[in-house]
Amino acid sequence: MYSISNLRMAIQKSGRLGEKCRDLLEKCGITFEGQKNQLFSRSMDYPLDLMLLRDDDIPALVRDQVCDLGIVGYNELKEKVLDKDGAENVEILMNLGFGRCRLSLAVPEDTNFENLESLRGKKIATSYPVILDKYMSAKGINCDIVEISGSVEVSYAIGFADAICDLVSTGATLQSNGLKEVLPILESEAVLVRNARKLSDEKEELITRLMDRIDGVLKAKRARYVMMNAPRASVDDIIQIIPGMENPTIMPLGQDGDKVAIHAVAPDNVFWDTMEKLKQAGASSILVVPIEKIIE
Ligand code: PRT
Ligand code: ZN
Repeated sequence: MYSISNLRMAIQKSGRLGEKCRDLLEKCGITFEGQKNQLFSRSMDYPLDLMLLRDDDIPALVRDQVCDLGIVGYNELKEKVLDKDGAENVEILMNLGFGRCRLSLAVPEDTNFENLESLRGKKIATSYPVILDKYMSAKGINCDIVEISGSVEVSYAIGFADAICDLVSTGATLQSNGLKEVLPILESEAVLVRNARKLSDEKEELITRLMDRIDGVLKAKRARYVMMNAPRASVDDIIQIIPGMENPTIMPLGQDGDKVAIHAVAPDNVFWDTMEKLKQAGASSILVVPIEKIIE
């Protein structure tokens, strides 16, 4: 298994992304044993070593080729590398569909905010000074950006800053600090990133295989397997009801052939109202089940 050198991937040790990264790899058939608090972890099923790190360190370690791959929030990658230094040395391979959030400007609830002009010359506290500076410069707005080191300091920052720029997902944290979100400046999710330099053929192939597996897991997550019985005469109507339902398998039921079973992969979540429409179109025994993996 280890005749060729292993791929090295950096993921967050704990925090919001650590567990999700391990889950994703596990669904790809790549599992790790050992303590979560160690720096390295070697997979027994794939030639992959994990480096478990603070998310802040991941972008630079991929850029500097200490790791071949990393999983990190796009926000963090942009702040530490893409907008800063060495963007040409990294390449985003895929969006991973978890860790979704946005970097937003927020002001105290009672502040009058018309548009970005309202922040001209104002003091803005953020853990993302590089992204914010680039954004404000591009918009031609001069402001005083004060770096704070983390979200825990947001409430403290409100004491001396006119606005903050922080990650938001539900908005509950802003609300509990008496702030209102006024402008999202970046949408983010976890991304798989690699060092842009060409690796050995073996490692390149391992990356391709890994991406195919991740792709299969992500596709499966978005898809549902739909099964139902229906009168043969309703088949065309039923196919119209589920958007994107391609090449359904249609099998005769019983002896007379008037009824059929329809099986298909539907690309999106099949919602209750879709199922109700299917029923109205004559379908019965409708089953919608999750799919674990897809290879096309
Ligand atoms: O210890 P380490 O340095 O590794 O972790 P960390 O504390 O710096 O980062 P962590 O684990 O909090 O976040 C890791 C990544 O998760 C971020 O870089 C984002 O890409 C992503 N992510 C997704 C978020 C959020 N959602 C999020 N809501 N990161 C932080 N938050 C914080 C935000 O800063 C604010 O304090 O959650 C609060 C807002 O949440 P809501 O739901 O109240 O709006
Ligand atoms: Zn961090």
